[in-house]
Formats: sequence, C-alpha cells, structure tokens
Amino acid sequence: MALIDDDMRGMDAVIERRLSSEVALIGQISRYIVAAGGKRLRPALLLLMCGALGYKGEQRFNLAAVVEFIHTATLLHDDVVDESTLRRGRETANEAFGNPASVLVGDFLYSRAFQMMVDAGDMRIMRTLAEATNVIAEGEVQQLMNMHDAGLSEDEYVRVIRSKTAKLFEASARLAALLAHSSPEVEAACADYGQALGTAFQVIDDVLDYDGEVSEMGKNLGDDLREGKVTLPLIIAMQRGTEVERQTLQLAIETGDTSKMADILAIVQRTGALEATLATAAVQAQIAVDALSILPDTAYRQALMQLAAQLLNRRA
Ligand code: GRG
Repeated sequence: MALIDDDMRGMDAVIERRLSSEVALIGQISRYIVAAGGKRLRPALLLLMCGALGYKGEQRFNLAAVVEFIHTATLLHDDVVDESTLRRGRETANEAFGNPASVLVGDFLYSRAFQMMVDAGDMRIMRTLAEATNVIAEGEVQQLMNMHDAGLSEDEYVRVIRSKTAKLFEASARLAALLAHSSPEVEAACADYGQALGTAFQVIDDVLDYDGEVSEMGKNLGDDLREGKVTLPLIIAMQRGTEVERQTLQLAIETGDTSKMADILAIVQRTGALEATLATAAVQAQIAVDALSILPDTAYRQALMQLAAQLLNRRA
C-alpha cells in the first residue's frame, strides 16, 4: 500500500472537494461514513492497477473517488435494508441519523459519483460503472428473494456475491485498464482479477460472520443468519451435517431464530464448513493471481498479488 500512499492522498483531496454541498446534513452524514475508517480497498485496487499499467493521469484520483462513493452509497442503503446497527465499530448512519437521511445521502453520493464519472469523458468508463451499479442492485434484489431459503445452492450463492460485491471490484480493475487504453486482452485480465478478488473477499466476509471477533470486525456476529441470509458456510454445513443437524440449520434459516446460535456454530465447526469455505476463497484468490500473469512484472503487480494472498487472512 506504501506504493500508492501519494495516490490515496490525491483521491482523498477529490473526495473532500466533491463532498461539498450547501445542504449541511449531506456533509455531516457523508463524512460520518466516508471518513469512518473504511479500508478503501476498491480505490486501492484501481490505483495499484493504474500503477501496474503505467497510467499516471489525474483521472485516476477522480475514478478512485467514484468507486469509493459508490461503495459508500451501497453501504448506506445496505444498512437500512438489513436494519444494521453496527459498522466499522460504531453506530451505522441509519442508527445515528435515521433511515430517511441515510437513504437520501446514499442517493446523493451515488448521483455525485455519476456526475464525476462524466468528467472522465469516456463512454466505456460510463458504461462500465452504469452496468456495475445496475448489477449490484440486481444482486441485492436476488439476495432478498433468496432470504430464508434453506435449499439455496452454492451456484445461486456465488451468483449473488458476484453481483453484489465482486462487480465493483471488477469495475475498479477494468477502469484502470480503460484509463490506460490497454488491449482488450489486458482489460479482460484486469476484470478477471477484480472479479476473483471480489468473490474471495465476500466469501471471507461470510466466514467472518460465523468466526470473527466483534471487536475486530466492527459488526455483530451471526447477523447474516438473523436476517435469513444463507451464505456458503451454512450451505456447506447443510450438505455435510447429519439429518438432525440439517433440521436445526433449516429451522434457523427459515425463521431467522438465532437463539440456538451456539448449536449452529458447533454444527458449522464440526462439519468443517468454515475450512471448506476458506478453501473456496483460496481458489478464487489463486484465480486472481493467475490473471495477473499477462501484466509486466512490477512492484505494483507484486502488490496486487500480495493483496489477493493477504485477503485470505483478513479478520475485519
Ligand atoms: C446504491 C448502487 C446502489 C445499490 C444499492 C443495498 C445495495 C443496492 C447494495 C449493497 C451491496 C453490498 C453492501 C454488498 C456487500 C459488500 C461488502 C462486503 C461490503 C463491505 O466492504 P468493506 O469491508 O467495507 O470493504 P469498508 O468498511 O472497509 O469500506
């Protein structure tokens, strides 16, 4: 990340400038969430990829801010939809400011991002981001429809996470290739890297929901199941569990009742579901690393490879 220290500061300056609004609440909530210690992974990915492709233009700061704004808008909306109370170790914006303010400031950030991407003046960039945001929203709707479905398959799960999470990683990596006017092959490799990285990232996120430390994650354990969200650890535990264990999980999924959380965690542990889920993430991380082989061997490419490896060990 030291490689892009200056670039991240360049992006921060854009974020600060583009958060300005005469409506005070916009600045208040935007700063509450944007400045609240997010990992800034998506812009980091875009900026590292720009480095790997040798692109040094100013537009990289603008588009890095765009992907962070879109990410932030999705978090604001997601926390309302999920009725979440804790994110990044403190009250969610909906908890602190209420649902209407959260949704509307999410709309502001989302539409500001579209104003900013127009500044890039490239129809392919606009198409990439328009498609990505549409797919993200589609993935969220699909996830809503999959709620409380104890029969959800691994394929259906992967389809949702490719949309709701991996798509923005994919777009971030692709944008770097578009800025650098890379060949179609390189652009496709960048997109493949982003998609695999984003998929691994979400799979790990879903492990942490069963295995993380609340103090490190900054959100509550077991939230997914409480909402009726069926993720890979549960799908695998359902496949591997005994009939009685399956019934326990099925009941919890269908009702969202997590009073038996200790039993559920014991089943997930006993069946080795977390290890199997981590192995799936590792496969995706390797796909991401392999996609980079088309790029020249630079410190940036090395950092992107490390990012994929380190992601597997993240605790927050
Ligand atoms: C506004 C385009 C738009 C869509 C709204 C609600 C919704 C539709 C989309 C939500 C998508 C979503 C929140 C997916 C989960 C992605 C995820 C794992 C987010 C957490 O990312 P981190 O850990 O967050 O990078 P930090 O806090 O580090 O920034």
